[in-house]
Amino acid sequence: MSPTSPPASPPTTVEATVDAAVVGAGFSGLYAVHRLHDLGLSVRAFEAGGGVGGTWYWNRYPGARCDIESVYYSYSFDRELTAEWQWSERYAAQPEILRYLEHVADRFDLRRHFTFDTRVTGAAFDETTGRWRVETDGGEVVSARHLVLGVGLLSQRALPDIEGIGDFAGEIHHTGAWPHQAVDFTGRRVGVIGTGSTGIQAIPLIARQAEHLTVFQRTPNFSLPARNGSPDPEKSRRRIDEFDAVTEQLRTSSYGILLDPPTRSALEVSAEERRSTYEARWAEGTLTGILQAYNDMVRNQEANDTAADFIRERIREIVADPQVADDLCPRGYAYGTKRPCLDSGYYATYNRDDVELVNLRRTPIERITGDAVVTSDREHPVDALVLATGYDAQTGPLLALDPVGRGGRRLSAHWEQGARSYLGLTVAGFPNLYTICGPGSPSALSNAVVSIEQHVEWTADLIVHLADRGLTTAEATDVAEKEWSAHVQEVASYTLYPQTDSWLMGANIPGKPRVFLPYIGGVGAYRAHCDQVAAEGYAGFELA
Ligand code: N01
Repeated sequence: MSPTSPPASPPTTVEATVDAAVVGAGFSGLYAVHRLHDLGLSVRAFEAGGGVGGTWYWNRYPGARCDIESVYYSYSFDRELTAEWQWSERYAAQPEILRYLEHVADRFDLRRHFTFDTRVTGAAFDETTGRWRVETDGGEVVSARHLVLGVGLLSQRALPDIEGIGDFAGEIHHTGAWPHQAVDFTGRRVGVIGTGSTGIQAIPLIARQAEHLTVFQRTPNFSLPARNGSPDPEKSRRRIDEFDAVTEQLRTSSYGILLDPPTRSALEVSAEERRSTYEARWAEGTLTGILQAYNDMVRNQEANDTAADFIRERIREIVADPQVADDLCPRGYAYGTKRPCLDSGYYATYNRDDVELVNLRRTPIERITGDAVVTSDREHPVDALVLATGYDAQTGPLLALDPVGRGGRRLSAHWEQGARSYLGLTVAGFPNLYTICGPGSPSALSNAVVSIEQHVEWTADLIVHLADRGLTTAEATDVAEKEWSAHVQEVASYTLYPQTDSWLMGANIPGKPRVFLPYIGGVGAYRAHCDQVAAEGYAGFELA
């Protein structure tokens, strides 16, 4: 390096000292900032994106919308906020959800705490001061007593490792990093790789615009019709008029949604009764309608098969070409153990002359060239490629930051054999670090907004508990972490989930340790347990 060369790393421009640093401006980060600031803490927050929204900032692909009814997929912490916001659809699309989060940011004056377009590049716990040193790619360094990571559970994109993909000359986008300007596929031949929740939402809309669409499907998924439309006025009325009661029902439910928990086995009833139940629920347009029809759907393969058979029959009814229909029928894993999907016209899209399904199980992708996807049997010419290939879920965003805890130990080292946590929110050896929606929390298997509110409120209460007692650090004990992590796996082992290769098991990322990531014990049961931990003076933590 010559004497005049600039330093290799950006200079340290600012040193701020705050009570809490928050990373992320999605549902988690926004609420964390609001809650902590309201409690009188000084807060600095960072967001890699150019604005608020998190998942809903990045996922601008055609068809992106929530699959939990909007009346419930929204915050519950403020009745007035709920009362003043009207959703225009039962399942709102991404632009409307983004507008909602922008409204929340403005209404509670949250933007002033954030630095946007700024990625947190490192965080290390300083054992001498008991504080986190947080560094950003803008060269800023913040010293924070507490570090709240609201980095999202599906924000670390998984890009397919396909030979030649870098040589593709056309437009190519991962759905999780969609351009802000509308992408126009008119007159173009488009290829979509991936048929999870994202692909299933995007494919019908891309098909309507493109000259030709080729869908590259490795594993078919089970999808139910969303039957989107106007919000149910009675649900909207109840959400406001009976605000406290509905909020309580959501918080104590199994999945953060309102449903009557099933009491009977699918095998207890006659085939006719089962069928009419499934038909009614197919018509209802909810993500979990059929899955929650009976109490053993994700525990008993035979019970599960009854629902899977029903859905496969519907696919065959909708899709005209028997071979295409057969290729679209999921097999070899239990319905629901890959996160189920909700769609608007997905299966019927394959009846279009300009849409082609390529079954990659029969003819795998060999490589991508400048203008084609080459499968084992032939070339598929494409002008644009859409990668709906998913995420390194739940652990990926935390490991990308890779905080350094006590003794210089990195989170990546701590999780080498698989993610472990205490309550999904804290990690032994990482004092005052809070992982909103972290592995071991119910977030991924629930209405994430309901879970996020619980995570943030419980974290804020712990921070207040420390402050009130003149304490500075809370750290999960090794024993508490070990027991909780074993419990997370044990509860999962009673279900069919661990038998399926899914992102819930970390199976979509080569080399990722195979552990069940979310807590499947239920939102309400989890909340009660967290409350019990707090009531016992934060059992399982060392408070210092
Ligand atoms: O990702 P996924 P996603 N070659 O991992 C395929 C939430 N979400 O973005 O199954 C060919 O589910 C892969 O194939 P396979 C929701 O929680 C919510 O769709 O690995 N194919 C699969 O088909 C969801 O579960 C909403 O064999 C490749 C697909 O890509 C989660 O986000 C909307 C491949 C990835 O599916 C993730 O969904 C959207 C390769 N090399 C998403 N690599 C709401 O409605 C991967 N695939 C709120």
